[in-house]
Amino acid sequence: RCKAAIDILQAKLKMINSELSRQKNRSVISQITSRIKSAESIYTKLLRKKLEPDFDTAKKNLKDLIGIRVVCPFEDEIYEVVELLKLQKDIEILKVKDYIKDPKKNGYRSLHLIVQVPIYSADGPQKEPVEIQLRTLAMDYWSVLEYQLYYKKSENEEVAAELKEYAEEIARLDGKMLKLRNKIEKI
Ligand code: 0O2
Repeated sequence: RCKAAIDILQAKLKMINSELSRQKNRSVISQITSRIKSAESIYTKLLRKKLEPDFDTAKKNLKDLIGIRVVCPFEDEIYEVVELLKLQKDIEILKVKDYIKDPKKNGYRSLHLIVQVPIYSADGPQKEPVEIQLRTLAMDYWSVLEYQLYYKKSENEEVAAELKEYAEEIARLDGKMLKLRNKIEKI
């Protein structure tokens, strides 16, 4: 069922990419990846939420067991992808967390959606929740490195401050690249 939900969403995102890319004459989604949450990450999250660490509790309470990541070149294109996702009648958007407009304290930026995807199996129709993380190439660069080096590690003030500073530098660069793109498009 997880694979079916991933396949359905990937197909839709590829369609959205074709549509937007045709309009703009360049790719609007640079990368789509997916992951199924690891057992260790499920366990830690259930404990953090003070829930029983078992499979049924996870199924019932965690909406990010299936995750899809969409990386776009530019920030405004993230919102264009979301607008087209909203037009997909069978995809229900349950929750939006905009860490681009309102970054996390550590500097993390991405747009998170929890969506529900209909799956038709032998047991009848089911709805599968999926977390979609949308970010720019630059946000992805920061997030991937921060995740590998520091995320979930014990707090170190100096490192945290440096990471936050770089996240802000990256956000400024994203803004400059967007302005430059607009300038080039007018030439
Ligand atoms: P993993 O290893 O990816 O599974 P909630 O579900 O709303 O109760 P949660 O899960 O903290 O609370 O939601 P949030 O903040 O939207 O984070 C969901 C996911 O976004 C995280 O999943 C990470 O994948 C990513 N993420 C969130 N904050 C950060 C961050 O500061 N740095 C990086 N690199 N990624 C982040 P998990 O379950 O924490 O981890």
